[in-house]
Amino acid sequence: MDTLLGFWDRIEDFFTGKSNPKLSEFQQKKLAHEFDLFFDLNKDGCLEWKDFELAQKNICQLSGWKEGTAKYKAVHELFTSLWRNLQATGDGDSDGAVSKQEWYSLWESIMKAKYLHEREMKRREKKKPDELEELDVLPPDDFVPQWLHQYIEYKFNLYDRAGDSMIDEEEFEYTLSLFNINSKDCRAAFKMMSQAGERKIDRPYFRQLALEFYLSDEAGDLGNFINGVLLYD
Ligand SMILES: [Ca+2]
Ligand SMILES: [Ca+2]
Repeated sequence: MDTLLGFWDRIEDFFTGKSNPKLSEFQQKKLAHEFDLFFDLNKDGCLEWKDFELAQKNICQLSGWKEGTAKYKAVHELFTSLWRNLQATGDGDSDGAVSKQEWYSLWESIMKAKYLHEREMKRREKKKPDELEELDVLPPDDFVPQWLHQYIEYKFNLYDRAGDSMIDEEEFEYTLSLFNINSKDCRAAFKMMSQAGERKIDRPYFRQLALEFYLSDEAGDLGNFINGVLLYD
């Protein structure tokens, strides 16, 4: 039965191209913005360790963490691991830098992993209870690479200036002002994400929004607002 399912999946893939997803223009615009503003800090058009070193310096300065303190060390470890993991999966031609084209390919490979993951989840859902094994239970975000988990966590902490595990409007506006994002747009974006204050922006909700930002092609998804930008033109 599994073989048969695999066969039909392959036929579907062949005709729909679903297992080889390509970024839409909208997705490319979002990801280019993220690349230019939050990753390529020295603005030389590619990602290298230098960018992560700068990001690490900035966050420590912003938070008042001096060299030699435990916080400083933890940030250094996080950025070292983030860069190593990103380079391992993103630097296709192994030249020590992630170019914008490699950045796009990286996201397409994550989209592919998400598609295959969702297909596998569906396949397992069809199994009868007595056919299920322990291994059949997949974590819902199993397809998310480690560096992305780390990065989303870092982004959340960057916004959460007070460290109370919740992002409020003031923190959001303040952090993004450091990246020259317009205050009015930030407030409007925050209103959308928080559904006019109805929804608290805690870690799990932010993670969901971030994955929408990075992977979804839906213009109406609230995750599109996580960088305080209303339109990507
Ligand atoms: Ca750079
Ligand atoms: Ca490269």
